[in-house]
Amino acid sequence: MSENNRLRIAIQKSGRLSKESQKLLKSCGVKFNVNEQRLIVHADNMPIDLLRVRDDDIPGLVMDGVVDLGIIGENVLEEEQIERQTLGKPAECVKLRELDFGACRLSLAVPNEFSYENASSLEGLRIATSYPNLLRRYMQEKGINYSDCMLKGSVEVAPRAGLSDGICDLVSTGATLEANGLYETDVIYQSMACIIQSAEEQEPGKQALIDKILSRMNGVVRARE
Ligand code: PRT
Ligand code: ZN
Repeated sequence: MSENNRLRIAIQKSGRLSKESQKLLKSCGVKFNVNEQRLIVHADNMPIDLLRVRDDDIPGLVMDGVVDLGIIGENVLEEEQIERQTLGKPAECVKLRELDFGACRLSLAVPNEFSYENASSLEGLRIATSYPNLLRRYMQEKGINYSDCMLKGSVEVAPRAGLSDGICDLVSTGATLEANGLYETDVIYQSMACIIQSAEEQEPGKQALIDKILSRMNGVVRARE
C-alpha cells in the first residue's frame, strides 16, 4: 500500500471518547504513540494514520470521504446526518458496529418546580440545546410546538439564567441535572460510541485492512462483555 494510500481513522482529540478510542485501536493490534501536539499520528506497524479532531468534525470528515473510518457518539452522528440531509449535503456513511463505551442518552429536562404530566406539557416552551435537529425530530413526531435556544455549552444552566424554560442535553448519571435543579422528562435518543466507514468504495487493499481491524474489534468487544 503506497504512502498516500494509508487508512485514515478519525478519533476524538480529547474528551470522553478519546482514551477509549485509542485503547480500542491498540487492543486491535494498531501500535502508535500519541503526541498531544500533533493532529496526525502514524501507526508503527500498519499503514494507518489517526486524525485527532473535535468529535463534531468526525461525521462530516467520514461523509465527505476525507477519512475512511471514524469513532464517534451515535448522538453526534445522527445530529450531523439530519443537519446534512436538511442542507442537501452528502450524509451517507456505513455504521460498522456499535461499541461498548460512550453510553449516554439525550433527554429533555425541566426545572423541579415545573409540573410535567406528559410530552404535551412541553407545548410552547423554549428549550436550550446543542442538538437542535434531534430535538426538532422528536417534537415534530409528538406534534409539540416549541422554540429553541442554541447553546454549545453550559446548557444545564440555561433555565436558571433565564435563557430557556427547559433543556435537551446528554445525560449519563443524572448528577448534572440534579445539581442544577432539573429533572428528566423524556428520553429522546439513546446513544453509544460507534465506528463508521465512508460510503465510498475502497481500494481492495484498504478494504482488506478495514475488514481485518473490524474483525479484531468484534473479538475485542466480545471478550470485554
Ligand atoms: O472537544 P470536543 O468537541 O471533541 O468534545 P465535546 O466536549 O463536544 O464532547 P465530550 O468529550 O464531552 O463528549 C463526547 C461524547 O461522549 C458525546 O458526544 C457522547 O456521545 C458521549 N458522552 C457520554 C457524553 C456523556 N456521556 C456525558 N455525560 N457526553 C457528554 N456528557 C455530559 C453532558 O453534556 C452533561 O454536561 O456530561 C454531563 C452529564 O453527565 P451526568 O453524568 O452528570 O449525567
Ligand atoms: Zn464536540
